[in-house]
This record gives sequence, C-alpha cells and structure tokens, in this order.
Amino acid sequence: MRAIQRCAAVVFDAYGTLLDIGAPTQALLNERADALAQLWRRKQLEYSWLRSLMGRHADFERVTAEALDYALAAHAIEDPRLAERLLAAYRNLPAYADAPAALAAIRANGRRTAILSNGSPGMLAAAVASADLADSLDMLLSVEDVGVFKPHPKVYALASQRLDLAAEKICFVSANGWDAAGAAACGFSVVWLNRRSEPDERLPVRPAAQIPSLGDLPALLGIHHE
Ligand code: 2OP
Repeated sequence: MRAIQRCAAVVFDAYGTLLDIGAPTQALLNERADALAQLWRRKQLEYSWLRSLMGRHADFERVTAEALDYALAAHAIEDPRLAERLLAAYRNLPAYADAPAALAAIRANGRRTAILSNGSPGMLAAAVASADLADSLDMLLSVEDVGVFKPHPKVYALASQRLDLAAEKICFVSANGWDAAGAAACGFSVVWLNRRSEPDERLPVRPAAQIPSLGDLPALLGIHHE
C-alpha cells in the first residue's frame, strides 16, 4: 500500500472508470438497455484487442461505431437514427458520481492527474468537456499517439514518457480488470476500481489494491480530508 502513497501522479482510464458508458442506452432504450450496452461494450473491447493483434488499427471512434452496429444487428434493431443518437451520447458521457470529488481532492493535494485511454483525442476532449472534468485533469493521453490499443505495453509507456515519471511513481486507476492487469504488468502502482465486486482476473500481474468507489482513492493515496 505504501507504494501507492509515493505516487506523484494519478492516471485514470476513461470509459467505464471516469465516464459512465451505460448512460446512452439507459437514456435511449427500454428494458433491452442493459443487454445492448453489455454487448456493445464487449464487442468494442474485442474489436480493439483483435485489431491490435491483427495489426489493423482504427481509432476508437470507428471501433465504437462498428461495435454498436454489431450489437444493434444482434438485437434485430434496424434504426440508423437511433444508432446516430447513441453515438452522439457516447461523445457526451456523464462522469460517474464518485469521480469529480476524488479528482479535486487529488489535484488539491498537489499530485498531477491524467487520462490514459483507448479514446481518440477528439473523443476524449469532447467527453471530458461534457463531463465537466477538464479543470481536474492535467493531461489527456490517447492510444492514437502509439497506434495500438490497451493493454499493449506501448500504451502505458506513453504515460511514463509524457509525465516524465518512472512507472512505479504513477498510480493507475481502472474499472477494467484487464486494463488494471496491463498497467500492473508495466510496473505501475495499480488500483482496480471494482465497483461490482467482480472476481480477480486470472492474469499474470495483480493490482496493488482494489476499491469499490473512487471516493476511497484519496485515503489510499494518503490524502485525508481536512
Ligand atoms: C479506455 O481506454 C478501456 O475503454 C477503456 O478508456
């Protein structure tokens, strides 16, 4: 736990960690919202991993649109207008309720904060602005700078390079267990945001800590509310 308290910067995953990816389907669909949201997310991540393994990169905006196309077809929903509205909502996701206060406490404590995400620079700028998180983040880092998706080591190396910090001085926070494992494999001090009490991933390197809410993160960093 002490390694986390020595971190000079906190780097966050974006989609599913700071940004609520369930919001578009909750707002625009009926009881099928959860099933469609889960399939959309699963295919979005599968396509990112498969494109990286195939060496056929496309940005996350395209991968997200193609994953939605698959999910709508799987649910026999033929509605281009709905697809457009879901993608527009994805560019304007709200922050999870526990994100703003945690980010503000970390910044007030003098540590730098950043996003490291599969999202394209345009997606991240739009999402952070609409989620009103821009003032709480020093940097937005996109995999587009390295042309391959998480969990490729080149992605995590980007955070070390841009923050000019050794990996162990970076606290990496993600709600995606596979992303937490990818960052831990690169030497980051990793906190897995396990909101739904999921089992540990059976992957080579485990996160240093796990928390159920971002509200628990400042204390883990040694920040105690004044
Ligand atoms: C992100 O990179 C993994 O989708 C997640 O923001």
